[in-house]
Amino acid sequence: MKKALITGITGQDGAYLAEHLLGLGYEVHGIKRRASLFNTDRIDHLYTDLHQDAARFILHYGDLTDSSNIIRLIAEIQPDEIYNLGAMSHVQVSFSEPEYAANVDAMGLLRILEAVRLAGLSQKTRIYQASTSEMYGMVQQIPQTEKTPFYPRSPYGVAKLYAYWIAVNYREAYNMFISNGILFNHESPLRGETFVTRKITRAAAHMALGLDKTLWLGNLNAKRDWGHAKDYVKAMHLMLQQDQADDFVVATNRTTTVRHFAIMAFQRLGVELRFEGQNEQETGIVVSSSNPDFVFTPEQIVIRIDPKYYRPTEVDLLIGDYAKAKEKLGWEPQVSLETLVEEMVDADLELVKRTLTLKNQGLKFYIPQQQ
Ligand code: NAP
Ligand code: G4F
Repeated sequence: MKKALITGITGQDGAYLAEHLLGLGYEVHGIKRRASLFNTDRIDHLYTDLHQDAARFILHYGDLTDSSNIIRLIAEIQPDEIYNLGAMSHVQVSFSEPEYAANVDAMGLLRILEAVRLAGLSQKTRIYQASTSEMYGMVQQIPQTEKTPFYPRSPYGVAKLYAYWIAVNYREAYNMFISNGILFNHESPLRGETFVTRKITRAAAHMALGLDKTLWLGNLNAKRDWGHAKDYVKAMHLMLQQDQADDFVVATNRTTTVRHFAIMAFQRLGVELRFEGQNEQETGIVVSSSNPDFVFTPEQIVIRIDPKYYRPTEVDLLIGDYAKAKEKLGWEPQVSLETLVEEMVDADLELVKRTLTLKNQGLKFYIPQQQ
């Protein structure tokens, strides 16, 4: 039985990857941070009682900023594969916490690589690094490939670029098996609530049932190549099954504006939107609403711009060419953007309905503010 260690197991990708690897028969170890509240919602369904002999899903407390902890865990677990998904992954937040982003996103991988070497596992343990299309930043080529020069536009992108290059350096210097997955944006119902896709689907669902009135967004013109996280974690695993370590773009080769993503999300709720105005005055307005169960009314303004969501430096356009992943890994995206949007909106609608049921039963409930 192969043993995998996943950092960032409580995140979106960690949850999908853990499920995928357990399905393939792996023993899966995950590092979770200590938090004052439970932070394992996304993986609770995978938990099995450790007192059972056959438990194959094991969580350990840890943090990528703590070398001693990383060294001890890797020496104890002796994993065949490490998937380094742990990160301060929010681009806008990285402008507020640049030093922390560097510590986790750049130095975190270095700590793992040194821990693998110290444990004498350089030739045994294969390592996946969660690299990102954010490294292309101000894009130098369209579409972006593994050969496109990088030009990061955020502290997060710069930190991830360090991790990308330290992965390449250790691969060349010590002959270690380390692969960079350069993944373009991937989403799902498990996506963090402050990333733009989930923020849109969640707010649209709240509005449909009368729990919110306005969705405040930033740059509607930004274009992203959005795929489904459950497709993308399969590519991570495939990268570590190759004869040689390498770097791969994982994308859909289709790009869409934030504005159009919003149009698609509201469409799923039977709402046709039109946009009027320029820049900060732009608004998204209901043209028509076909579902009598939802409380939208014609001419209702559902989207407005709040410049606080603008970034000091923006990544305007991402679109990835995944030809190399297709040729060498046999990987292709399976889920279309249309299906992804439908899945996310439907899941958020279900969540809101559950919240309302609790409210109607007189239970205390709380809807977090948009961020
Ligand atoms: P996510 O949902 O934000 O999950 C990040 C994970 O990292 C969480 O489990 C988080 O723990 C953990 N983490 C944060 N700081 C940590 C620390 N100091 N020590 C240990 N763990 C820490 O991100 P994701 O969307 O799953 O992305 C997974 C990885 O892929 C990240 O490295 C991200 O940068 C990269 N990536 C993502 C995308 C995308 O579109 N999703 C694209 C390219 C690359 P908590 O749950 O406790 O916060
Ligand atoms: O959803 P986002 O926050 O994702 P972003 O910045 O592209 O980063 C994500 O994808 C990267 C891969 O390219 C990952 F490496 C990274 O970890 C993360 O998963 O923003 C997407 C776009 C941006 O252009 C942003 O300016 O949406 C724009 N946007 C417009 N209004 C907004 C908002 N973004 C957020 N988060 N919130 C808004 O209100």
